Amino acid sequence: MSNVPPMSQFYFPRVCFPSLRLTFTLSLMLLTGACSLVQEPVTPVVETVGAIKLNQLGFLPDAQKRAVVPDTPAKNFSVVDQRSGAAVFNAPLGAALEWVPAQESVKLANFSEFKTPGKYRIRVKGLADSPPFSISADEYVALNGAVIKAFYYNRAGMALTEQFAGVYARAAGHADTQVLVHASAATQLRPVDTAISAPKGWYDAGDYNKYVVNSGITTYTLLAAFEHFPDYYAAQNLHIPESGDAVPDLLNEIFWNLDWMLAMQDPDDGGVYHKLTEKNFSQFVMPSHVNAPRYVVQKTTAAALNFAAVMAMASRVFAPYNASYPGYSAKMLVAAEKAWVWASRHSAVIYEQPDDIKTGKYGDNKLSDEFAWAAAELYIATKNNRYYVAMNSTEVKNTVPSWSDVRGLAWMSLAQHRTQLTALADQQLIASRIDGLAADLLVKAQSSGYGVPMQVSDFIWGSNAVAANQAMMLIQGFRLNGNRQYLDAAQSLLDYLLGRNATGYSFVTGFGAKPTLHPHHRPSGADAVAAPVPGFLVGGPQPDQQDASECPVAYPTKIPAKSYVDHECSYASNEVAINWNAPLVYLSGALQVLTR
Ligand code: G3I
Ligand code: 9MR
Repeated sequence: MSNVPPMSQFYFPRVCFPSLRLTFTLSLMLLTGACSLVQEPVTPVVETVGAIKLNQLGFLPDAQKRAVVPDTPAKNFSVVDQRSGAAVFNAPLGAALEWVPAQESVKLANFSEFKTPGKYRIRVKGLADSPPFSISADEYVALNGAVIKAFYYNRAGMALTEQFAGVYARAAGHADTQVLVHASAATQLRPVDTAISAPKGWYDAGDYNKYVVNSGITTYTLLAAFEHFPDYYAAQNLHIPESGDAVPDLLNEIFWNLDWMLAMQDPDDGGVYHKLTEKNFSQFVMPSHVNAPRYVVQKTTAAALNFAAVMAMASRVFAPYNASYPGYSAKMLVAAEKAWVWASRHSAVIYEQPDDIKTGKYGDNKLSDEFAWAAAELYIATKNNRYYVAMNSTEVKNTVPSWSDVRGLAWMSLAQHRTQLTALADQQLIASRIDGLAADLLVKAQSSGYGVPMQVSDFIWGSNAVAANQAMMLIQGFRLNGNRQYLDAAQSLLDYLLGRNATGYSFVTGFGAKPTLHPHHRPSGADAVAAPVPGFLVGGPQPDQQDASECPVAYPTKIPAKSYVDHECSYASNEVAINWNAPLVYLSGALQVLTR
């Protein structure tokens, strides 16, 4: 039986006895008499209709710059100086166009030609001015740094000191030096309840568990950001404990997780445990307040392949840093090949959640994409043609990546390394896979009122990461052939995440005029700080509302692009997760570097 307490134990005290952070929610609930909880969910007032929506942070001078304006009779718009209110740019609005996921018809205001640095708002007759935004040459530097720093804030097994974490300083939690082998993972050499050590790593999300599959795409995406833009990241100072050493901070941060992943491989057979977890999700407490035993659970094919792909890639990215991480590059390649061998011999071991384990599954019964991705990474790392053959490339499509579909990562890596591959690699296929996906996303963006490729079917759990990953794949198209429209469509997706969406929220904590304030993130909920830990992208709108019965506040609507609630209860629309932050790292860094 699960010992997870009912939701009321999680939320009743926070909702009915004020904390600074919940003051807004509280006043809303008191106003509507909702403090009796759950029976009569209240619908939060969300300003959606009638508001001008745009990237609440701003733009680089040479970026495409667009705002979404409700379908009003107005024909023109102005950019006005934030302080003086004087118009500095005037232009006609675009034609009204529908965006199906929001069931709205809107007009786009394009002010790309206006490039003067400063602070502004968009003005349309008959409507309230837009939130403020700025134009500046280093517009996404702070955002990119914060979105990476969020990984530091989610480090397991380390105390965050005031020097690096400021008000978010906290004691260490989850040392993970005595993790028990669960029955599902027991072997002769490591029988049930054998204690192993697998410290470090990042907490997956708003929960405190560590999952290899989700670590796979996350760590890859951060490594790719570094591999594609090494000079930008080499110059970055994240103000983390390792800052100032001989290694770029982003790689230091990534190493924290790689070191954990390495410990998830069973040295006896090369297989990889699926996850390191408590039996049940903990309450909303700080990491140091959890002392439930933790287990490594079942070795799976998906975990082995994610591990193989990431270790193969990391072995090449870390090769120049052997002095700081002695022997690691070589060790990671050996580990990758060992995991590949295990996966080849156990090619269909799907994760099956044991009865006594209730935490995240990351179950996936289609493994051809994981095989293709691991093969591609091993091919690039070793230049051994047998891995290219194993990838079976002509059968592998290019798709927008997610934790359960990693085919696109194989194509991204092949394209990045295309000039250094063996003669066997089909260069034309690589180019057409990259361009084909970008072109498809562009067509979708161009036919949407909001100017983004997001379709109704993209509004799944973690829809904001769908948007960020679409942008990452558009950027691969731009990097391949320089088609500026691909870069512009990626910009639109960043704009979407930062406020040009149907909810009007900026979905990144700490950024924008109306940011998410109450993410489903245990440290943000349990600490004494009013503001949530900054730099986290929340999951975003999606109509399934799996958490609705556990939330004291009702979702405003079932309309896919508006089905979002900024309440701590909402793990299905307002949780944070490492695999959602990673593509935002990629996107914000890429736009900062590439927009010119
Ligand atoms: O892919 C299907 C899609 O085809 C279908 O149209 C749609 C309709 O509902 O469902 C889609 O599947 C959903 C899938 O996410 C999409 O990735 C499932 O319904 C949904 O249940 C599933 O949610 C996953 C969730 O865990 C629950 O298992 C999320 O992907 C996944 O990101 C999330 O991950 C959790 C970890 O388990 C625990 N840690 C926090 C983390 C973030 O919430
Ligand atoms: O907090 C958990 C979150 O990290 C997960 O993504 C989510 C779905 O698996 O589950 C959350 O935990 C909830 C549990 O599933 C049901 N009871 C309430 C828990 C909220 O704290």
